[in-house]
Amino acid sequence: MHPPSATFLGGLRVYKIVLLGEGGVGKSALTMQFVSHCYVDYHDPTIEDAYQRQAVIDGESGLLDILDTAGQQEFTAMREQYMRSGEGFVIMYSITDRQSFLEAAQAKRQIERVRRAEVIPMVLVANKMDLESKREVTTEEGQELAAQFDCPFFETSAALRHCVDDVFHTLIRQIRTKERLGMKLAQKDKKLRHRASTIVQNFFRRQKKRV
Ligand SMILES: Nc1nc2c(ncn2[C@@H]2O[C@H](COP(=O)(O)OP(=O)(O)OP(=O)(O)O)[C@@H](O)[C@H]2O)c(=O)[nH]1
Ligand SMILES: [Mg+2]
Repeated sequence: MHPPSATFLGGLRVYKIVLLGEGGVGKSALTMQFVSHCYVDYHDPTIEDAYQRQAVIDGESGLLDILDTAGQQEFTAMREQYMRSGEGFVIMYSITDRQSFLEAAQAKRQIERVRRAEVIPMVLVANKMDLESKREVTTEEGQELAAQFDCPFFETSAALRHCVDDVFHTLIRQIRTKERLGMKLAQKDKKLRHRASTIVQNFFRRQKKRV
């Protein structure tokens, strides 16, 4: 069972995923590795690219609709718009760039502002873990930030295709968990409303009998 907001294409549930992070952290490289199993070793600043890939996660098929966004300031005007439409977010920084780590926290705050009280599925990703000698952000710092975000954390290497699938699969699991919890709550709410209306109806029936 899916919530009313869920979209489908050819019978497949479409998951709208958005990648956020400073320019050059490896959003496009990670996306290309996930979608096409190839590594792009040059930086061609993205304006906005969309990719789709079908995947079976925990025995359930889905279509991942991935929005690879611009990290560079001059292209970030659309940010709030895709923050509104995303169902799940990959917030990314590079372990070799402390500034990108600080920006990750900023991106999370912006999502919260745009989406208010909603629980948003997300994953924090520290990319370029193959560049250990250039590391500026420790694993512990990443873990601490993820704990603050209350979300899973991965150190990845798009270059080595390390943990790439885990990032996307974990995010889909998060979206599904949110969906199931939401449906459960909605069903509970429906049951409660039904019970309340039965109580009210019975009350008026009793009143009528007395009159
Ligand atoms: N060593 C190493 N280099 C990486 C890795 N991921 C990306 N790169 C390199 O980092 C540079 C920037 O990668 P992109 O994927 O273009 O970065 P981006 O986040 O999409 O940048 P914008 O589109 O400008 O926001 C490229 O030269 C990549 O080859 C990685 O895991 N390890
Ligand atoms: Mg890019």
